[in-house]
Amino acid sequence: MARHRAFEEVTARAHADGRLPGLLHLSIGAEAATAGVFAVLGDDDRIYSAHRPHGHFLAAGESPLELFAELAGRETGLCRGRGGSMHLMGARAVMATGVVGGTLPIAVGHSLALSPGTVAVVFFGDGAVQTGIFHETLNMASLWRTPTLFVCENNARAEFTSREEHTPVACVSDYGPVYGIPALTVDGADVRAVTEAATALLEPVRAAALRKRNPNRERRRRRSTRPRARRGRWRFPSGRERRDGRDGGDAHHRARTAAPGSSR
Ligand SMILES: Cc1ncc(C[n+]2csc(CCOP(=O)(O)OP(=O)(O)O)c2C)c(N)n1
Ligand SMILES: [Mg+2]
Repeated sequence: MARHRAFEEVTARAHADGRLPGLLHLSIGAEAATAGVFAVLGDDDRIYSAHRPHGHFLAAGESPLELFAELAGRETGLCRGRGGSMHLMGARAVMATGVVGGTLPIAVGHSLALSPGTVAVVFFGDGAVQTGIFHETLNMASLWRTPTLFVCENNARAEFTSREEHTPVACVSDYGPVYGIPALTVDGADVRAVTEAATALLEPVRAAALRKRNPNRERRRRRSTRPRARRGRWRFPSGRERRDGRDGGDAHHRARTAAPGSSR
């Protein structure tokens, strides 16, 4: 928590002095929410963030120097200076984005591909709750029982818009039961309360992580009636196909679209 706060304060000063380019979104005040969740995560769990990602990346073990170099647009930065403050990528903390709600579905997709017992955690703001993708994501995560932990860092505003102005729903965690996902609201400034809530909520998520994932993939495999010969790998179109306005398709698609008399 101290490192998170110190990093943000140094960053704020450097930005105010004009030494850091671009936009900067800080997360001063959200240290306990980050630390409380990370306290219950394992090394193999994967983390997704949003447009205030510095604390999440530091907690995931990224070097403060590399992170700062990234914000400065340096080649020595975490993403070689290409990402800046909002578009970070790493190994354990996989990705952050400036697209509000953007990492929600990606985290759910990734959680399907993780090895059994590991989970994906996605941090987002209360503004993201008003995006359509939030609801689509919760819907699919619940149907597929994906091992995903959703963490809303609710600062009672969507950037500059107060909560009352952007939603009539008082409590974000009310959406959990709507989608059959256990949810709690706790004081994000109380690190113990966050750790306790994260421990309680992570339990069913880890249980899901130990079960076989992606029931739809299993169902698809069982029910596939498509003849094996017709299943082929999609490939990029050849130069001739591109010139003819065709795509590469798979074996079946190629057979259907081949010019009459052609051997393909
Ligand atoms: C898809 C999309 N819509 C709008 C924006 C503009 N925008 C940037 S931050 C923000 C508010 C986000 O609110 P919240 O998720 O609560 O984060 P906070 O800034 O409060 O931490 C908006 C609407 C955006 N970045 N992406
Ligand atoms: Mg907010």
